[in-house]
Amino acid sequence: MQIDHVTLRTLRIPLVTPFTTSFSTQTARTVLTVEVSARVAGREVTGWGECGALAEPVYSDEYAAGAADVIERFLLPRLAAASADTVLTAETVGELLEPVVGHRMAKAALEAAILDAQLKAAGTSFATYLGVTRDRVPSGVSVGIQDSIRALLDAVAGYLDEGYQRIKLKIQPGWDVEPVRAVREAHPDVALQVDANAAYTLVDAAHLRRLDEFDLLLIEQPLAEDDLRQHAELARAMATPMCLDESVVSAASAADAIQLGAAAVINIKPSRVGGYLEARRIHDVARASGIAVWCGGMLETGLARGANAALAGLPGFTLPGDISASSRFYARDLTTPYVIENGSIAVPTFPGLCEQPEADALAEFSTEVREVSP
Ligand code: OSB
Ligand code: MG
Repeated sequence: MQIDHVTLRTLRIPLVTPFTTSFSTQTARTVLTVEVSARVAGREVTGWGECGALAEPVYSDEYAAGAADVIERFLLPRLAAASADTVLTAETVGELLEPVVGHRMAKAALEAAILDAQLKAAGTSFATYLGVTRDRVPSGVSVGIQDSIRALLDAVAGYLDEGYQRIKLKIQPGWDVEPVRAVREAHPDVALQVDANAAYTLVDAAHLRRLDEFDLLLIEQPLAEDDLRQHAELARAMATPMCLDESVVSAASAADAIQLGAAAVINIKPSRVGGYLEARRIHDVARASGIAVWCGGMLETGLARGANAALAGLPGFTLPGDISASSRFYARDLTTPYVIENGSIAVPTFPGLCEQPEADALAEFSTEVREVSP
């Protein structure tokens, strides 16, 4: 593949309702998109990638403007040098970018754009590329911290009415046992799990153990990103299965977490781990170890929501993911909106990872457009 041109856009898309986690309240999604114009075997194609980084480095150490900077300064030049020798394919991006430390979300966005271009040139859907045969995947929803238990119960009831098959409640100190109890009492049979986004420490072990009585599918990332050993210790102190999100940044860290007993379940977010290809490797490692995985989200737009659904069609994804309808976050998406029907999302069949975004949506939401010629 020859890369001819790259356009980096920063978009600001309003959310239908504020989304509060233990680390922030978002009222809009600031999202960096990567548009790659390339030639594959003489054919001109355009590929799109979306960057998982938020506007601020509060979920992980990356942020959208930093990702744009590292793509322009350090990542794209490495791919452009390779593209002159024609060794560039989506499968070589990871290795070509390996000398740059970290910046996995930036790398993931660039790899997604290259993979999208490559698959579009070949007329192949992402599901076919992955060998996925499922045509639908179950849909779960992540419910933010609310102002009151009443508001939480209303929000959960609304999502269940829409058909979501699993509810994830965001928790933090001061918003944990009582909200979870209220939801469990209102919905005794619903598949329920919690996500703390690293808001606790091991000192809270006795308190967190109180969640064991609610028959949760899992507790996600109660402790800090670096606390693998402490997650293992907490896992031994609780009955609720331990799930890691932030701590798993690669197949190697997934293997470490599994070996240490720090993860009985893994949330795989393609953006967090450097892209869809590393995400598949984590799936493979977990599956070989008998560890369940599910697909997490970063409030994806239509540029990545369908690709997440395709990934979640792999056989090791045995739990419903945070792959909700576009309408969970956005009144207007960048592509044809993803919808849930009977609690599930269709795995896309079009070539590539995503549809071409709608020009008027791009125009409406863009706050910055940067043209980069490699
Ligand atoms: O921890 O899973 C998380 C959103 C932003 C950052 C981190 C997380 C989340 C979510 C929402 O829980 C997942 C989604 O539906 O996209
Ligand atoms: Mg999480």
